[in-house]
Amino acid sequence: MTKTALIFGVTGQDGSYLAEFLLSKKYKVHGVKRRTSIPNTDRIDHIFDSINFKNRNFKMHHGDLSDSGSLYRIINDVNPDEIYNLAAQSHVKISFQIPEYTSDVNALGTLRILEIIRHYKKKKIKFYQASSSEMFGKSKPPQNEKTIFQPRSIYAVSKVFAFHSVVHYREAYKVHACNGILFNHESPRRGVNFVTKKIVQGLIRIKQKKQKKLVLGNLYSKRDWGHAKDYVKSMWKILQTKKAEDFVIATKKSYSVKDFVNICAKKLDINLVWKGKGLNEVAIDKKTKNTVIKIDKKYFRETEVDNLVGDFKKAKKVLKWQPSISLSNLIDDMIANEI
Ligand code: NAP
Ligand code: G4F
Repeated sequence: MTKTALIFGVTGQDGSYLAEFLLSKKYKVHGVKRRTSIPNTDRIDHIFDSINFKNRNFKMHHGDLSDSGSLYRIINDVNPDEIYNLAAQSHVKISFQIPEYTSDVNALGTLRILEIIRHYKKKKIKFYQASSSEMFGKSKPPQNEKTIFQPRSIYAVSKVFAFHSVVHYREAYKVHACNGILFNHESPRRGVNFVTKKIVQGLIRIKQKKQKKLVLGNLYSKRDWGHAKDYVKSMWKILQTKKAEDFVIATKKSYSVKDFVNICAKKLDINLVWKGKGLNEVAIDKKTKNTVIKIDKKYFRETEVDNLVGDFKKAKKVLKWQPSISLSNLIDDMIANEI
């Protein structure tokens, strides 16, 4: 029987890959986009065409996680088998500037969907929540499903609220609700103000002489970076198990931001020489002698998450999921698409 999925956050990096993946599995896919002053459907235009309706298995709805009425209307109209909540104010640094909005969308937005499922469609709908490794914050790596949350930003705090709401609705109301605790995952479709995309784009432009410098923040935080294409498959797998559970999804390898810069520069044949310390640290292009990387404190966070390394043993055992794309291949993919 054909299944119907509803994706909140379909215009985002993960939403676009998940929509493609579910369509390939013959799902009918409904996506929710919020109102924007200019079109923001670049990532899904190849599967959605509002003029020609070229894909009858993919439909779009206007809605917003801050607007309960819109959520109720859409869930009721679509009557989905599975809901994927990927919608969020997803930028950690920006959550320091808009904490109330971040909490409204990420924390209360999730609660609003859960309430609708609880009251109206409790038995039928399976719910996936995009939880984040940021929730681990200060906890020492490697982090797994049992590691305590020590959030370091309102983004992370809002995701902890959403995480526990999912667990609560599962226990109190028997809603089939699951958390995927995903570690950082990137792709050519990554938003331009996340560090990997900023580095790839910046170094390519420097190489092409379209940009003089790349200005970054903390070079020494470490992240466990995977590919978004791999990770959306885990979201689907998480909802196919009989028992609703939470899973860590990661690669178990971690690299610093500086490592990412160095790997990327090497692939682009840019020979970097690092000099100085702290805010005075710079990277010089050996060939041109130009300073191409500088540090600015405006990109530092008031509180940082130093090291994330995800232990995905449970996902490997129960879901038979494991990452297939290495960091090197991820960077190749990002570079190829950027060029
Ligand atoms: P993203 O590219 O920033 O996409 C976020 C999506 O949420 C976009 O479609 C965005 O719409 C939508 N959205 C934002 N505010 C909304 C609102 N008020 N109402 C409805 N939709 C709204 O993020 P992503 O990287 O795909 O991540 C997907 C989810 O996974 C997010 O919840 C994120 O917090 C979480 N997560 C991401 C990672 C990662 O490394 N990528 C890791 C762990 C967890 P616009 O297109 O209009 O902005
Ligand atoms: O790319 P980032 O902004 O990603 P961050 O903060 O790890 O968050 C991402 O991953 C989370 C999963 O752990 C998601 F939940 C979240 O939605 C998002 O997708 O920053 C990565 C690291 C940080 O330590 C940051 O301080 O890079 C450092 N960094 C250094 N210079 C920078 C910059 N980050 C950004 N965005 N821009 C810089 O110039």
